[in-house]
Parts: sequence; C-alpha cells; structure tokens
Amino acid sequence: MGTALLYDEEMTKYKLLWVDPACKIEVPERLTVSHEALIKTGLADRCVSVPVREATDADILLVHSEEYLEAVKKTPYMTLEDLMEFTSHYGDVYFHPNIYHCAKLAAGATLQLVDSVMTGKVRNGMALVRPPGHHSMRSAANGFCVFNNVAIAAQYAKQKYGVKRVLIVDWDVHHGQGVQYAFEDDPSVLYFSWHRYEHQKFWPNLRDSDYDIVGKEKGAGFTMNVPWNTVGMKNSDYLSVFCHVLLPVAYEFCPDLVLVCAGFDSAIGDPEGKMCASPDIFAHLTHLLMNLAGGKLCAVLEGGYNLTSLHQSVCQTVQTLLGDPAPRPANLDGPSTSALESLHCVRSAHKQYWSCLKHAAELPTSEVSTKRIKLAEEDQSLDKGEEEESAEEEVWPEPPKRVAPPVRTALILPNDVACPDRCQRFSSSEDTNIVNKLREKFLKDSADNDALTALSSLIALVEKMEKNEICNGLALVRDVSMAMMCVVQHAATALNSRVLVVCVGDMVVPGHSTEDGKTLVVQFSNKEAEDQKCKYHIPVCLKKGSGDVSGFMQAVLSLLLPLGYEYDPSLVLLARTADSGMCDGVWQQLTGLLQSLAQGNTLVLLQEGESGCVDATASSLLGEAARPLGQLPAPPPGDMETLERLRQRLQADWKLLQTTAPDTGGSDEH
Ligand code: X5A
Ligand code: ZN
Repeated sequence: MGTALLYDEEMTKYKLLWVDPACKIEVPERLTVSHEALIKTGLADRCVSVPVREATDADILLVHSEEYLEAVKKTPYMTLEDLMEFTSHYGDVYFHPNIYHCAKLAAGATLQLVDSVMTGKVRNGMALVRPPGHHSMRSAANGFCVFNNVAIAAQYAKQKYGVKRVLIVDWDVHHGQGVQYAFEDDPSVLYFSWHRYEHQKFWPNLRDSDYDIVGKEKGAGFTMNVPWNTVGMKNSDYLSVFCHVLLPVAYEFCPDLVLVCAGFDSAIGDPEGKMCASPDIFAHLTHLLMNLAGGKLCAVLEGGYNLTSLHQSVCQTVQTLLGDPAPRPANLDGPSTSALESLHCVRSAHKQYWSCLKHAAELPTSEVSTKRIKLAEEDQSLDKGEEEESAEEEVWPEPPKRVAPPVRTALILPNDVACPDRCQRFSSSEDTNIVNKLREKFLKDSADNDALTALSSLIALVEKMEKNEICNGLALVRDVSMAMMCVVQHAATALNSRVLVVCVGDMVVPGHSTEDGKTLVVQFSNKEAEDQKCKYHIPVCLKKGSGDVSGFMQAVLSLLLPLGYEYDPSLVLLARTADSGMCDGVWQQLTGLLQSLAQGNTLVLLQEGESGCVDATASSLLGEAARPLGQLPAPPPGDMETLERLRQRLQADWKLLQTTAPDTGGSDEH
C-alpha cells in the first residue's frame, strides 16, 4: 500500500497584492519549491498521485458558518480596494481574487487524501496546499488561512466513514487556534499542538494557547497545548514532548485516523518560528506516528517560510511516509530548561484526564503562570517590539541523502519454516574466518557444527547491515542468549559501534560488555529485577496480567524510546524468549517503533520454536503498520510506580528521561 501525494499548481496562483510586512512571507514559491524538491529527489515518482478537487459548500459548512462562506464567495469579484477592506476585518491574512478558488482546492485536496486513506487506496499521504488552514475559525480568516482544511477533514472523516476517534497533531510552530475552537468540547477529536508562545507575547497572543487550556465539558482533556516560552527549541525538545506527552496519550486514546497539521515553520531557519530543530527531525515525528491508527496518517501542509528548510522538511516527511528508514538524529543532548518547564506543566495539567500521566509531578509552584500574567501586564504593546530582522541567515547542513538498502528484510530460518512474502531468505556462503573466530570464542568444547553455521550466518547478516546492503533482519535461533552474545561481541570490535539490546523475557544478557558503553541493555522481564549494574544495564520488571499491555507500552514510549534516542545506537538487537507471553500486537508496536533508531538497522532474535510469530515480526520489519491495540486501560499501579522510580533514578544519566526542570521539579506524588 502506497503513499498519496496531492498537489495542484493552481494553488500557487494567488499572492499578496499590497504591502503588508506580516504577510509578505506567505508566497507561492513555498509550494513550487516543495513540489520541485519532491520531483528532483525522485520521491514524487514513488507516490501515488491523487487528483485534487474543490471542496463543496457542504464540506466547508462542516466547520464554517454560512455567512462567512457567502462573504468569501464574493471575493473573486472584488476590486483591489474592496479586497483590502475585506481583509482588514481579519488578522494577519490577505485576500486575492483567486484565493477562494485555491482555498476550495486546499480543503478539497485534504478530503481527497482522507478518502484515499480511508478507502484503503493508499496507506498514508501528504497534501501540499495553499492557503493553509489551522488558524481559520468558524467565521473568520486568520494567519494566512481561509478554510480550516484539517478541521473540515476531521469532521468529514467522522461523518463519511464513521471514524470514532481522530488525532490531530499540529507540529506547526503556531497555535492552530481554529482547530482547537472547532473541537474544544468534542472528545472524539484529540487536538495536540506545540507552539511558540513566549508567555503570550508571540502571535496570535492568546490566553487560549497556554498549557492549562485542556478543552471544555465532554471535551476536557482532549485539547493539549505545549507552549514554548523561549525560541531555539531543538531536536531533543521535540522528541521529549513526543515521548513524554503526545505518544503516551495518543496510544491511550487509540485514534482511527491521524491528521497532521504539518507546518514546517518549527524547523531551523524559519523567520517566524526561530526554532533550531533540524529538518530530519520530521522523519522521526512522522515515523513515531505511523504505527497509530493502523498507519492511517494524512499530513497536510500548513506553515513553513524558509524555502530551504521547508523543502528539506517536506522531503523528510514524505520519504518517511514511503517507508524509508529515518536517519540517525544528531545532537540529542537533552531538553532545555524552558522546554522541561513546558513539559512539566502540560503533563500536570492533564494528569487527571489520562492514566498514562497519573504519576506526573504536580504543577510547579505557580511560578510559570504568574510569570505569564506579569509579563502580559508589563507589556501591553504585544508583538510591537519585534526585533530588527537579523541580517545573518541561519545555516545548517543539508540532511544527508537517505538511501534505503537494496534488501529491506532478510531472514535466517530453518528450512522447514516458510519465508514470508517480500522478505529474503538469508544464507551466507560459509566464511571460514567468522567460523573460526566463533569456534574460538563460544563453542570451544562443542562440536555442534549446525549451531556454528547458524551463528556465522548471523554475523554475516550483521555485516551486511553495517554495509547498508540489508536494512533489517530476523533470525530463529537455537539459543537466543548465545546468539545475542555473538552479535554483541562482534559489534564491539567495530569502531563507533553501539548496540542497543532490548530483551523481552528472562534470559542471560551480556553483562561485562556493557560497562564501556558499547552496549546498552534494556531487559523487560516479570521476574523481580536484579539491581541495575551500571548506566548501560537497565532491568525493567513489569507485572504480568491483564494490564500488562498498557504498562509495557508506557515503558516503550517514555523509557525505551528516549533511552534509545539518547544512546543513538548503530544497531538495535531485539530478542525475546519463547515464554515472554507477549501478544503479537504489542510486539509489532515495539518492533515498529524501534526502527526509528539506528537507521532502521534492527535485528530480531527469536527462539527456534517461535515460528508462529515470524509473519507478524516480518510485517513490522517491512514497515507495515502495527495493528492498533485498542483504547488502553489504566496500567497496573504497581507498574507505573516501578517505571516512575526507574525514570527518576536514571534521569541523571539520561537527560531525555527528564520530565521536570531541575529547579521546579521536586514534588512528585507518592
Ligand atoms: C499557517 C501559518 C502563520 C501566520 C503568522 C502571522 N500561519 N503573523 O503558519
Ligand atoms: Zn505556522
């Protein structure tokens, strides 16, 4: 199943016709440059091109008022003077004789994308549209937006396809207040937004954008705002919020469809956002959402005003939707203090609504909110003192080309186990060098040539992964611990290699090799955990029972992922024992999510008897979406306490595990 791309040149055919400094960045080139980059990189060719249509009146009325629609309908016939007058009723937006036509195409393209995904024509897709949508409200244009493309799409999906729950992720650097207002009392739409806020000093300067605005009535808890109170947020800040706020809540919510307000003004170089996240972070943000809703994800362009940063970010997003492994993200040095303050605030504001946040720390001493009020009083002239445009242009390295290895998934299987479709059965011509080394190290006394052959092809597979000839692999082995040991030892000899070992179930794990940091072992078992040996050996003990799915997912999202990102392995080794008791759904989520690390170089080791889950594992390794787990029940309290204790103990060594700022953090429950 493919990836849809929606684009129509017609949407480049309107522009600002007078002088307005607030609007001059919203130019037609935003779209042409993005589209040309997709063509030049060959990405457009790999997508399914879906034609754009105009949204109908009925579509638009799903969100907007009749009066507003009728008023916009008149704009194609207005004189320049009339257009300026009409524009003056709204904030930071402009009209043009052709913008109504384009706005219908932008909303219509979004609906075509939803149709393509919901009917199964494609798995996911992206709509490149102008004008953007997330600021427009029921009866008002705003912030370059005329019709609220994504809000209309959410209503449409509910109405036409009976979708029960929609997740809207707004990673644009501005608050999509229009989307928030459209769904503030609606528990069937979870709206998440992060945005430059600066204690209300940044446009659109709304009290409604703060962390304590959580939705109304039945919709309480279904609006999540992460205000950024300083500029310069980086990759670590974005990933922290995904791991500690958005993903746990999204998995608990269990959407049937994910819509992304995909604005790229949150990337480095953007004159509006002034943030420092690199364009390749969008590969990760996208990947991390692709296992929700069975992979049904629609990304819809919103902002993005640095043309270079914009087209790079668009390409990263589309390439990830197509299933190519994400690049290793650079500079994950932990979140900033200001980001941690925001994270802390949102988590505490939502702890009463989401069981995954139940153990979040209480609000910091009213410091953060009083700061906001003080600042607002001090400076009534909001947004005026905009500093002079700095002459220096931000520079950053072009994201490296992502070359998907020729083979996606290779399997080492006994002859009597069938190889799943689209995978390659791996057999290596015996390498005497490897065999001799292995014999020396592991099998001195044993004459088990079968075992030796199996292990040597395992090493050969790892070597092909190192050379980028194979992306990932799966091996059914006689002895999981032994196989793991071999791979770890082999990898340790290579320079700059780091292996993240994830074990599920009780097994002997490589102990001695962890101290130098060449290996990070995270072991999930339900045996009472032994004490942690060092920073690089992390036993996680969760209870077995009905709630174990929630507890385990929580551990994956807010413990394993941040650890993995900070460790930045060159290989992920995922092993499980036959008696781990893990269901296929959770296993697929784990396998799918871990592929965001190590450029997708994942090697899965399964016990020989476990041929039953080869297909499910291979499907995840191939990049197919894991099946949804259903709305998650509350995790067992004991598990949550275990995880929270672990997180607190580890956060000194692993900064991405922090969820509170150093000075405001103190007061945890229990
Ligand atoms: C879609 C979008 C930004 C408007 C900024 C106005 N709008 N100052 O990014
Ligand atoms: Zn924006």
